[in-house]
Amino acid sequence: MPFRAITELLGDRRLVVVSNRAPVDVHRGVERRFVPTVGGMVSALMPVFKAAGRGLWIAWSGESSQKSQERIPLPADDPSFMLRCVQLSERDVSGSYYGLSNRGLWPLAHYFVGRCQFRLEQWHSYRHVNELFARVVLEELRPKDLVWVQDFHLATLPGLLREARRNLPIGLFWHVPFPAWAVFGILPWRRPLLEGMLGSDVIGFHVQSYARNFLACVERFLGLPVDYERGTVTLKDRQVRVVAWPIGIDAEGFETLARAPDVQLRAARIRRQLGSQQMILGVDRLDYTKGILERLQGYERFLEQSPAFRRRVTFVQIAVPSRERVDEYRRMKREIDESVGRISGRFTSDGWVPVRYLYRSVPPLDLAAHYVAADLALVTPLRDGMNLVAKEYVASRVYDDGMLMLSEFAGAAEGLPEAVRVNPYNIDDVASQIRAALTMPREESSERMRRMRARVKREDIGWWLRGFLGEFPLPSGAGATRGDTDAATLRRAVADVANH
Ligand code: ADQ
Repeated sequence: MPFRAITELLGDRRLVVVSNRAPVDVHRGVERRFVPTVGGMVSALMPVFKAAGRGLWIAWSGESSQKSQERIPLPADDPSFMLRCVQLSERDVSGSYYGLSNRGLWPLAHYFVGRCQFRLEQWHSYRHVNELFARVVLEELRPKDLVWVQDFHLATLPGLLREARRNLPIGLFWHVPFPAWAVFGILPWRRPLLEGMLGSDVIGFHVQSYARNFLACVERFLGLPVDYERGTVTLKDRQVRVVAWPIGIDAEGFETLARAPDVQLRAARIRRQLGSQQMILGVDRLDYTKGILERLQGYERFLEQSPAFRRRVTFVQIAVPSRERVDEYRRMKREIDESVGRISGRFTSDGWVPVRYLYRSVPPLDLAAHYVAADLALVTPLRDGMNLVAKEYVASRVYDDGMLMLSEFAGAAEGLPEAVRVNPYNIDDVASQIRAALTMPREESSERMRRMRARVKREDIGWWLRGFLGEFPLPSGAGATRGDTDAATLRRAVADVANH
């Protein structure tokens, strides 16, 4: 149902999503293969395109080849939208994606200032890649298109598009935290980056504090008038809306999967194979921001301090490989392997294994089975824009059982106050909260889970989409053919949908 409302909302407009990575990686061997990419933004937008049955997604295909500037109908088995690949050279990828994006902006947004590397040539490369994207978007544009740029890899793209099309509706959603001005201000190119973002009509963040941080940066570094209450930046000739819309998930989809007999069977098999009474679960992209090492230390401390739980509990950590070309990520992988080895060496006994570590991407049915099987999910990032795993786990608890432990530094914590909160840096806190969660009276955990599930269902992916798309202005003139009356109608429709 929620997706139908979105297609009604879009009417005859086409949604053009622009992101750095595509929803699939294109592999060319004897024949072409598509491998789904794993990550929060892709998880969020794929169901939308599938349901809308049309639209255009412009992205880099994951390969640096001369042949990748092509259109691919997706999903391959039942196409509902078109992927237009942007061709990037090896140099572009290493300077922009592995360079400024992964080594500069990512750690900066997550407050890992000590890890930030800023090199002028990487900034040039980032600008160049944003220009390549702009060229492709302009090539593909049709009247009535809405352009929706995703994330920090393409922050200057809205500015480039605005220069070319004054009336094109442009939105930008920033999927990671937006740091406080004292941290963002470290960026040598803070001014052009902010100016580029302001090419948008509407800029979305997950939570109010990120939106406020952004406004404070605009005020301080660009000297522009901002309105914190209304969430606006005033430019010479227009206003930019700055909004907080927390991203949701396809809650109905996760619930349906969790109830499926096949998933239930798989979950029972997982439990049987573990041979322990309680199962703890972690699911992450392998990234230092996700706090996997600290989580393992917390679990180790828990086993040290609570001998009664040994042989009763198993911790399953699933980590999907990520950014393997970056040295730090390879180092972190080694450290995690060592921690898992150390915990196993210390505590394994009589056929009981305290921790199981799967270093791979798991298919949706298996992921759902793990969510169904787990008594406790540990979502303890050191910093996270939102964190969809928390919501996916909650949506899968269709009997209102199980418990969620949530870092206070994840955006998701704002909307899920019933989760067991931890400071992920405090190993003793993690250990004692694991104990508290596993021993929480059933009545209390059930009530907490019920409330969390209701919220995750209410504020799902459809709610997020309707909300964010409803913030788009739909001006008359180039780039859109309906007038302002239509914008008002659209807003009313959003309000109607939101009230139901
Ligand atoms: P990510 O940092 O990628 O997203 P997250 O929100 O947790 O983080 O999303 C990860 C997605 O990958 C989830 O849908 C999860 O199911 C999936 N996943 C993780 N490990 C997996 C595995 N081993 N196998 C299969 N699937 C796996 C960024 C921001 C987040 C923000 C999202 C969306 O960093 O803070 O929530 O974008 O805005």
